Amino acid sequence: MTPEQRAAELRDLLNRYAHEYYVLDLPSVPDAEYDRLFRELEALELAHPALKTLDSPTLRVGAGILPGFTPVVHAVPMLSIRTETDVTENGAFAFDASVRRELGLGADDPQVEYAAELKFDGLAMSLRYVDGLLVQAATRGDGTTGEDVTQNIRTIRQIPLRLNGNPPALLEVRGEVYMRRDDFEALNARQRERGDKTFVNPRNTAAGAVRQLDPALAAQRPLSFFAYGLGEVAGWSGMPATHSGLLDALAGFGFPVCVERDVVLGGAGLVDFHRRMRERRDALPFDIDGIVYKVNALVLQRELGFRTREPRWAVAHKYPAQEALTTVEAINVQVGRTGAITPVARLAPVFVGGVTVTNATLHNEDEVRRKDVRVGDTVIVRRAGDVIPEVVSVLLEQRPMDEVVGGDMFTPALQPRYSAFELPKACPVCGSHVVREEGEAIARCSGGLFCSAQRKEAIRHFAGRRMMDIEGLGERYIDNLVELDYVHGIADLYTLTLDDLLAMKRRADERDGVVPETVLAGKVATRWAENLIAGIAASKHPPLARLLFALGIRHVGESTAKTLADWLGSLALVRRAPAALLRVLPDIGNAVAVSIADFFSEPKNQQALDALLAAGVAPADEHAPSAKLRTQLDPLVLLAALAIPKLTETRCKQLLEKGVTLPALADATAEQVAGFGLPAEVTSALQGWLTDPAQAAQLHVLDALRNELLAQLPEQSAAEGMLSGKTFVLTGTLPTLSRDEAAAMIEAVGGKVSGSVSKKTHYVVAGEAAGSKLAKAEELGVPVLDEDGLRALLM
Ligand code: D41
Repeated sequence: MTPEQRAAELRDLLNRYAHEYYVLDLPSVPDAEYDRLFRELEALELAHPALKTLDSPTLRVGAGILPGFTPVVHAVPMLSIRTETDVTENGAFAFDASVRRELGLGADDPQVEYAAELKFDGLAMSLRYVDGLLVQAATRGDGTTGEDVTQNIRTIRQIPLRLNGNPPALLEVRGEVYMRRDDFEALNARQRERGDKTFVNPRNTAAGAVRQLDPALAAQRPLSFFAYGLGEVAGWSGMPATHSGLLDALAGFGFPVCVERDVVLGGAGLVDFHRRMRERRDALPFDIDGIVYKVNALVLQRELGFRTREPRWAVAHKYPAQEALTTVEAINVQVGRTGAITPVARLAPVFVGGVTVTNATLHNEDEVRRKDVRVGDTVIVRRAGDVIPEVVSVLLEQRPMDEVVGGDMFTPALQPRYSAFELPKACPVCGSHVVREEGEAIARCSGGLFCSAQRKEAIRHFAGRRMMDIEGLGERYIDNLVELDYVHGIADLYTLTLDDLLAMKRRADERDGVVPETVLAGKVATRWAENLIAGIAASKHPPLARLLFALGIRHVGESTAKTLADWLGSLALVRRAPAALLRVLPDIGNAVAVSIADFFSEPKNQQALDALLAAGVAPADEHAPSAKLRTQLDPLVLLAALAIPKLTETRCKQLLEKGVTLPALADATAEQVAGFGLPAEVTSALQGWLTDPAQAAQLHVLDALRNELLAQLPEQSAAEGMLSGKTFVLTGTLPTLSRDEAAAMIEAVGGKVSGSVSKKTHYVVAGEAAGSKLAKAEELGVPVLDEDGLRALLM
């Protein structure tokens, strides 16, 4: 290809990508790919100036304006920020060196002070406040002219509509609108559930929402905002003298300002911040694509001034991109602990988000279809935070195609070389049927514990750190123990002998054709096996909650396991509790209650549990059922928990007021039910329900259990916990307590920790980088505590 042809190709590609990115908000390639092509074109044009045409994207800076929005001319242009592409530490030193040079500082002069902040990956926005009131919000556009998106921006709860304190008469605040990762994941989960198309990444979703013509649609996308600078300002007498001071002042007016910022000295200070934030990057609740360094003193900023459209006093220092292009080598499926079949793309290795990625999840069958990912495709993979890498989209124009008969000499008929993905009908591990229930996105292997993949995952879960915490039981050992049939179920772990383990190792080595050094030396390594046996033995007496979590009951996570353990106290009671009793425990809904009861009534599970107990496994902290259970054993609560069709709580009350007891209801004839005085349709629903003998039996069992428990329950003690009934939400990073520690302290005195803030939340405990939960608390007037406040409350 001649340079001329290549330049034309690059122009076409870049113009198309730019249109997709800026106008459609639907990029088909990662930014890094765009940048690479852009630099290639720049280099070509530099080498062959004649190739520089008028439509070259290198001549253009900025974006198109969507028809439908009113243009806004920025009173003070929104500058760009120079990007340092050297992602190593040298990038920071180079910036410091250029600042010192421009300021005429010599080697003996003091260090320059910098404000270092995160570079949020969102959409730049200018917010204009007159007399403290938000009057206009505009996108950056090309820096000179943006779009008026005021209506959409007003839907962002984090953006103040009226400023606090004593704001200047005119204040333009610049910052970034972005979407938190958890908000993005939740949005995509909703989309997936509804069968709608998923969004590509938080940044594009945020940009799309802001530039959505219908504010009602914009409002459905949860957006956030961080302020990082100023535009036009008038009448600010006490304006701070530094950038860091400005940000503090903006926070005082009510703007969200990110707490992850610092004032540092010299190049070494910048490098240190860059490194610290790189370690924090995955733990942040939002995406960043780098760090921004700014000369802190505003007088020095003024002295340094601008070069064309970029200030000389600021630079963006990038981190490695979180999206990259690669090709799909194969598509396989993985079988999880619950039999869930997940399609996985095997990729040509690619460096993204700081690690080499070779696999990416495709979530489920519908997602693969929707994205139409095929073998041979060039795809965008994304790895952000600690989420599993995923395939974001396919570059369809790069799909390998074959010529087939049917075309003519001008337009050959083409057909994709590889066909669309299809989920296997049989489990690739055990051959059982793969079933996908009506309305479910996930297909499952029906093999249960017959399937060795599910067995392996079940054992892996059981042995995990937050479950039985079996030290030394690594993935390889589990694979071999299951594959070579030393361990069929969880209980088998506890009967393993040293000889079993050594025999297993010998057979695995033989199978894999390896001869360990110890064997060559005529010895047998036994230390690992002794350690593993000891690790297994040491796991025999876990807290009940951890044992319940370890069993891998569907829908039972750590918090539900804890509820079961706290309220019911013993494995024996959990095992025989009917769904209706489970249903009255806090936060256990019908589906969870049924899932637990089903698990324990399954003969295979009963055998596994009996074997576990026979092997000496016993929870260390069993106790009598909690006194709190008394109120939940009220016949009204139990009756309502049965969720009998049409029998609302009010109707249940009516029944009980008429003196109808649980056993009386169970044995009631149709005529007797008719005599309860309920409306006709309720009466017939109840008569219908009672015709099922299983329901009547259930009522008797429940009543008998109720009487038995009431007789055992300790009297409600005064020391039940001073925070009993109080709900807490933890958000952000606390200075000294981990999340688990804080939760344990709250629960120890009867409080409850919940995941989301609502009117019913009693306290929000907020640490650093607290985000939307804190905002929600403030909005709802829920008291907010810091760590000290929490400690004080617990004292
Ligand atoms: O977080 C950011 N994306 C960010 C963007 C930031 N933290 N600071 C910024 N500072 C500036 C100047 C120095 C021009 C006030 C910026 C941007 N500009 C910016 N964002 C988009 C274009 C320019």
